Amino acid sequence: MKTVRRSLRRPALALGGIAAAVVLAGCAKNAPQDTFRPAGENARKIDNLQRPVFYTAGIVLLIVIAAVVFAMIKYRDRGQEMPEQTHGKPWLEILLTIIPAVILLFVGVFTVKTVFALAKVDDTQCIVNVTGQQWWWEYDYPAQAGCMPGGITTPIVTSGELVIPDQTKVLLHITSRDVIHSFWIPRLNGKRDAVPGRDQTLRMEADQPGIYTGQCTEFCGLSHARMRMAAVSLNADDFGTWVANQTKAYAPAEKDTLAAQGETQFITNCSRCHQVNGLTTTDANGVVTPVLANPDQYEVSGSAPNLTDLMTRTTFAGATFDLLTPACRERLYNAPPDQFGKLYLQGVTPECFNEGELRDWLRNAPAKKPMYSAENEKLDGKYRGMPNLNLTENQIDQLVAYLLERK
Ligand code: HEC
Ligand SMILES: [Cu+2]
Repeated sequence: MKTVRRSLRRPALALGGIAAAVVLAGCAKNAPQDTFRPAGENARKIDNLQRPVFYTAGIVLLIVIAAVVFAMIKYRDRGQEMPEQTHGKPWLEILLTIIPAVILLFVGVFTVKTVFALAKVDDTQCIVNVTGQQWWWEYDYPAQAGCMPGGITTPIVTSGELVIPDQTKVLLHITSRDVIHSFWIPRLNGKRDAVPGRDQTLRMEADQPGIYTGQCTEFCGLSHARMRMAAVSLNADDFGTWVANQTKAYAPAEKDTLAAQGETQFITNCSRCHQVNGLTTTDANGVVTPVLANPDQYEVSGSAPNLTDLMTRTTFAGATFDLLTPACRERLYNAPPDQFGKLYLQGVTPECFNEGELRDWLRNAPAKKPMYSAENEKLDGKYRGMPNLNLTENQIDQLVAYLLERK
């Protein structure tokens, strides 16, 4: 009798464990990347498939567990005779083949239907190109008639946050500059791999304004875990304001300010990799020259984030670090849809500026986010990621003052 009880203890423990895990998973309140809470058409199509499959699988699991537990208890070893050994029970075997086959057939038919529905792109209303980088995402909006009334006339390049108009069928053209990444905003759609040399499409549509986070889901190197992303959905008016903001003329820093010194620092130390649209230098003869970044000369990847309007975003370096203080971030993420847009368009205000993280980044970026295995490793004279530039605290003060005005 004792041995029997001991042999039952293990399955009972396992069952208890599974039950506890299910209950605890249900308790997770703050789950911003919950695929069971779709916030757009495509995610809903996936949810409509995954729910019935999940519930069916759950019922099958319960039936199997019940059968196993029943058999374990009813036929447990009481020292009885070995029962008669039989072989084969055709009707049962056929039944147990047909039932799963029918279930799988249903799942298969609806899966294929959903896959085709998700691939639909012929009614696209807006196009954004998405490029995976080690370890951040670049978004560029080509000039186009779509996205908003009047279309986008000046191309926009941004990073970290994908801003889209709500209730609009947005088509992403996804590719990668280096290794394979995978783009995933769980509440808006499934995953799509970003593969160098390939153009993969993914449809995205958000029901209402808000911010939806995600993360790279294909192991892509050292800082894979620090390659996050966010999609920001704005109503038509706010999206128009965002576009106008991103394409407005450059506002030079006011003369003799800390920010003006920062502008000079930026031209000296940063502009070889980072573009700030509209930034120019004027020489002694009054000749104005645009400052153009040349990341392909300095970066193995050939690119670095465009910093034109850094403070219109809420995060940096692969959406990993916050430009907003925790309180302001909380307020933005929890804003009701009708107030979200106004709050997002404020960008990073001086009161909400999470200065410490950006300072740390400028002090020593690779210490904050590993980008190569050896300190300031160079390949063919080029860096991987952002190097430690050994700036002084004074230079950092100036740069931060300059960057804070970039919006
Ligand atoms: C050798 C090229 C290079 C130089 C020089 C450089 N950076 Fe970077 N920087 C990068 C790369 C690459 C990234 C992307 C790193 C990542 O997110 O993993 C980056 C990221 C950033 C980001 C985050 C941007 C975003 O949207 O995520 C900021 C801010 C930044 N750099 C500021 C500066 C400043 C200020 C300077 C000058 C003091 C500077 N960088 C100099 C290459 C460079
Ligand atoms: Cu990645």
